[in-house]
Amino acid sequence: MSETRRAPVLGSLAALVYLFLYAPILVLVAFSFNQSRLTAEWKGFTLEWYARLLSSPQIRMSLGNSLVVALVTTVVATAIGTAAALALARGRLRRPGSLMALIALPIVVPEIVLASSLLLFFAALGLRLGFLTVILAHVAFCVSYVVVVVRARLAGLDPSLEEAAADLGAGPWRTFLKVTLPGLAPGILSAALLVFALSIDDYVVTSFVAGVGSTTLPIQIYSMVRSGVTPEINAVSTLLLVATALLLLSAHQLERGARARVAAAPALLGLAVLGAPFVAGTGAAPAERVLNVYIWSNYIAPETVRKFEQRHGVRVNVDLYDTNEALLAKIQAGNAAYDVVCPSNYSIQILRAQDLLLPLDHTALPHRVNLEPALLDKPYDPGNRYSMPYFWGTCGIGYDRRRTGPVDSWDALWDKRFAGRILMLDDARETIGAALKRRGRSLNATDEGWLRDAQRQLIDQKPLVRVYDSGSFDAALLSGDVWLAQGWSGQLAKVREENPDLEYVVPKEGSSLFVDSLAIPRSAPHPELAHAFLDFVMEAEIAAEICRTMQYSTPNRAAVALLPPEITRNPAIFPPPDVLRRVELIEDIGDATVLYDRLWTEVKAER
Ligand code: N2P
Repeated sequence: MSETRRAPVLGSLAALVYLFLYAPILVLVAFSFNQSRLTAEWKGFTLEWYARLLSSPQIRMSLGNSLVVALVTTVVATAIGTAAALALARGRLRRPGSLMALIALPIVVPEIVLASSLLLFFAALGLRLGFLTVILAHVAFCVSYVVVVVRARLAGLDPSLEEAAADLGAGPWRTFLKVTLPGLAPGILSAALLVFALSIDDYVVTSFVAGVGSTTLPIQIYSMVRSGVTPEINAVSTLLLVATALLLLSAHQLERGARARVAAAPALLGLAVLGAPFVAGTGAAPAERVLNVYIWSNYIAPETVRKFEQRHGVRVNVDLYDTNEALLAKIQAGNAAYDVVCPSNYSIQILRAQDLLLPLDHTALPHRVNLEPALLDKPYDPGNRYSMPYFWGTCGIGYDRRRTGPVDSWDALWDKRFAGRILMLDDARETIGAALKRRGRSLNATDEGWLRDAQRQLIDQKPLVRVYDSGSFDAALLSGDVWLAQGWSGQLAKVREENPDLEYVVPKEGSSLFVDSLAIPRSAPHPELAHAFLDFVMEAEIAAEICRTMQYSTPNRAAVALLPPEITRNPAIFPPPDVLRRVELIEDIGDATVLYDRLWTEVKAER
């Protein structure tokens, strides 16, 4: 093919690549100006979502946190990285090549590995998770980038200049300050900008090492996304995008040799974009008291939290999880400062056995009289010394009946006709539990042969499974990505509001029943306020609101009386007796937990 003919082909190919890279981003930016709350259709231009950012204390606070972390990280990582680059290039080191490889390693190590090792390291040191751990972690992964960038600049610096300075009588410090540093400045600055950009949008590492009160913007965005992508998220993501792009533009100009003053302009603009909402909002009086809540996703509506904040004049941080194991890991690590948590029945047993829960002061919980006696005084917490039931429900299958026809058995999740349209929870006890039930066995079985059989079933099923996900099984059904999803009752009842063809069934072979309760960790910094929160959610109106908005079943008798029949007569929310007869509580199975975890990990690792 001749040159002239090849060029247009290459040109359109390149255009396609750019389109692929940038179209999603452009859509996000466009929708941040969309009047409609439902992101899918364009209803006209508005700046409302940007205005809302200014009035959201959570976004402003997390933005402020992100800026502090990124600025400190930039200064520290740039200083350490520059010193390391100098030592590697100019020092008399024995094996600079291998040392350099070691420094560059964190750039290629999977982020998740870095994140979990940092968490483990901080726990071993007994450091409480918070600002310090976030900054240390960011410095740790940013230093490598600084070394790489500064070293590249050093390589282009003529060493004879430094020699000349020395010949002319300058000492090592003077040579460094007058010759080396000015020559390196553009490299150092561009490294600093890169560090700032890396730090400000890091999610993975931060999510591991952040504690309460050190929530950064990406973590805040992610936790907002879990209750649905809203235009505010598009707006704040657009700000983040513009700011990082401007910073990188500066870095790029510096590398190409632009004058520092010219190159700094986009960076300053980027900082202003990020700083403006923060500064604009600082007029609001900060609430001094804070309550830190760690709860399942889709378990409490922001309106309800706001009511508590207003009544008590406090701020509530809400962090979310999707598995008991995530909760246990945080509490067992011992350095997270949560005041209220929401373990399931069997997790209460585990936390109690490890003495990680605070005995409740029942005199501070007068509204507990509203609770249904049948759900109190259970074997996992006799006398409710440590916990108050918050929601209960079942595990079952949500399905799109137009696509699948009627479903009444776990077998549907193993049906080859639905290959690629099946979602399973990412939860060892629930998935192995479903496979056990499918064979008519208890989901608390510890018999190794039975468990291996369950594992075999899950491995056989794996080619049919689109995704393992405990957080957004409802959204996956709604979007049509999957036709059948193993999931929990409340969210699967709620999807019917948007698509009445989505049904929920507790399979005939039986399934799990859960009772999730609020409890206060022994290490809670604000136990008194935590009691106030527990009592608040047991008030009849509040419990009714929580049930209406989230549609898991409330254990609050007084609240049931306030609920409309659409809720109380909905069999997915309040299951009829025949369903209740075939469900079973997951129990702590002691040492066998390790076996469950191993079998499940092997299923996930299977190709
Ligand atoms: C909430 C899931 C229900 C919890 N997202 C099941 N224990």
